[in-house]
Amino acid sequence: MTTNPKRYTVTAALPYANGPVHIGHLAGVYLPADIYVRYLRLQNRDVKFICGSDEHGVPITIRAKREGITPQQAVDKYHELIKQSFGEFNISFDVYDRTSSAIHRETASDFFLKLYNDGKFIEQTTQQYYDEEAQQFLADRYITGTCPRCGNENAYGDQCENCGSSLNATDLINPKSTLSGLKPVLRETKHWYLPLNEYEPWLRAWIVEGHKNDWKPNVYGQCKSWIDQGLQPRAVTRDLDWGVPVPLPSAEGKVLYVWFDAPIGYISATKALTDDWEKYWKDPETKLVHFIGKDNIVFHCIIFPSMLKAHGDFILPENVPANEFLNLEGDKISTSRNWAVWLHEYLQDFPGKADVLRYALAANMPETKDNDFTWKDYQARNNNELLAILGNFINRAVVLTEKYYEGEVPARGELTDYDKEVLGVLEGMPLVIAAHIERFKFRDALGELMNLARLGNKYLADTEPWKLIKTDAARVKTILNIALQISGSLAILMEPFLPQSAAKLRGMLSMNPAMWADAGSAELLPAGHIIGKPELLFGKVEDAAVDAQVQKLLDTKKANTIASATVAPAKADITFDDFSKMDIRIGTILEAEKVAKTKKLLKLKIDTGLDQRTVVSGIAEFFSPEEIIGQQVSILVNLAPRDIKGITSQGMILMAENADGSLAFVQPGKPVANGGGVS
Ligand code: B3M
Ligand code: ZN
Repeated sequence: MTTNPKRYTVTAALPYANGPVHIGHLAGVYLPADIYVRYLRLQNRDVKFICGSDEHGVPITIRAKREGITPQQAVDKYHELIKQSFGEFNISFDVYDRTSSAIHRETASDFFLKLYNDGKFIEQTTQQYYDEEAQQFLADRYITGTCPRCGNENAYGDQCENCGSSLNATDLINPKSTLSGLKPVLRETKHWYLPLNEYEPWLRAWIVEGHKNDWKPNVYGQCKSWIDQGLQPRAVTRDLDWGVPVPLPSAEGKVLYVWFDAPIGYISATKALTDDWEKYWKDPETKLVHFIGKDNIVFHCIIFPSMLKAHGDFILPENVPANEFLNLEGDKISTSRNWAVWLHEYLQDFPGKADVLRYALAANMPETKDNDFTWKDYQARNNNELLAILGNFINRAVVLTEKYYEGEVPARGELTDYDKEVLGVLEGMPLVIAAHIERFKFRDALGELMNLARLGNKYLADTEPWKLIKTDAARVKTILNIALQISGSLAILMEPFLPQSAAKLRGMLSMNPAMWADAGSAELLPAGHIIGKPELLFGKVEDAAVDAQVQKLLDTKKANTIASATVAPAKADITFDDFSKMDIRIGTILEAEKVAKTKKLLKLKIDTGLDQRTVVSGIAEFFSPEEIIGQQVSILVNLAPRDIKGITSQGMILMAENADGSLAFVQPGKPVANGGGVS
């Protein structure tokens, strides 16, 4: 445990370059990491913030296959998209590298060879699943089946995302290849295994004993249960043609397992960043922190540390503050179902509002349990908190200083007890917020930041300088001086959360770049300092903007329903005679009206070519009467008349039903005279 680290290495999970980043990734990994790093920089700490694209592994090859491009083309496309959207969202990496880079391939190969030459691997020839149709061995993500631990039928060969268990493919019940859909067969193949079981005593001492009190309960608990269940040797190579080739002559056609090579990506990215990289990975006075989502805990707390231990000269992670998952509008975020708010789309739809999303996600961060993002909450966080509390306070302090003193910070006079109390809270706030951030409690830290803004608002509301100015101008100078000190501290303390707004506020206050230690001071903006012109920090988020986003999700859900619908099985065969009994004609709707006291029924008048007749049809939820007048329809004219809600219905309109239950008329492809027979 480095009590006063000389430097920090902070990593954020390398996102798979198989698609864009969404708000779940941000809330789970990248936003907490960025808040932490920005805070450390304000504490004048030496910190390197490391990330990059995870470009190997089956998620990539599956995506490439689906898009009909090569894996390299896929990662090139998504690496750039991800890197750009992180940049626009102000995730302040010091380096954003990629695991298809030459420096990574070299670093990962050297790492493997060191362990191989030191005899740290077990060589085993085992039975692996092989897809005879696709003619390839199946990596874990190409195999799905039932999890032996929780019964989840969509578990992968390496991991069950439902219960978090790490699995071996042969553990799965009813395995299926995701390539051919067929049951795979077992075939012999040689691989190299890291004997995790040999690291169990050390892991138990390092984690179960050593990190009992400082690792988050959700992380500690998962690690302890894995160690208690007993660790197995884990293959670090795969039969795949996309990945870091295994640097051994006998390993033709084999690559490093993606979860072996990807964490080494943190090291290679650091090498790409600085020649001093070894200080950040080998000096025991460096504090290493991994920010990840909860589905990556075993890889960052058990497997990668065992690799580092086996290598021998690396430091180990001091903390791995994994967050839980973020849901969206009450449903799990899903790339495959396109049920997500994609970062690059958000930045297009809400230009200049990166901070608003940062705020909404940080305020609801899933730090100890899964949480839910809703667009209504996003709007409320902006309008009722950023705008109404933080923005309102800053605006009043700056506008009144401009109005009464032409932007010059007035000197304080005699302090009342209230003034002293407010200045006391201000002075202690940097420490209060820092304590939360140091313990990775970002929601609490943000809550305290907003409490400082609330304190400022209350102070102005209680002292009412806009009234006092007429009777006690000296008092107003003291009040606004204190309000401006609070404003200056907010500009520093909000930077980790709201970097854009912090920069804007520093500009408004004509502040020089300041450090965390400067916040809380009553002399931050000394009397005589000239501040800039007032401008609004936040704008209102209108209903229309969020309604459009909700509609976009509803449209996605509808498309998903249709895409995933299972077609009803065919009915039993009938004879041609059976069919020829039905007399189906083309007709035209002449009149339409809702049937009183019903939601679903329309009363139609149809010209069948034979006659004009009344038909009651259950289509009112999908069609308004006026929009269907004149439409041609197929009508079964020899259906025996039925009494429906007191109306005699003579026939039936044929309708086609969509997967989402919506209905459509069965119509001729071009106009047909009424009475034309359908056969
Ligand atoms: N690419 C992220 C995931 O599981 C994975 C992280 C690698 S960090 C070395 O979605
Ligand atoms: Zn499971």
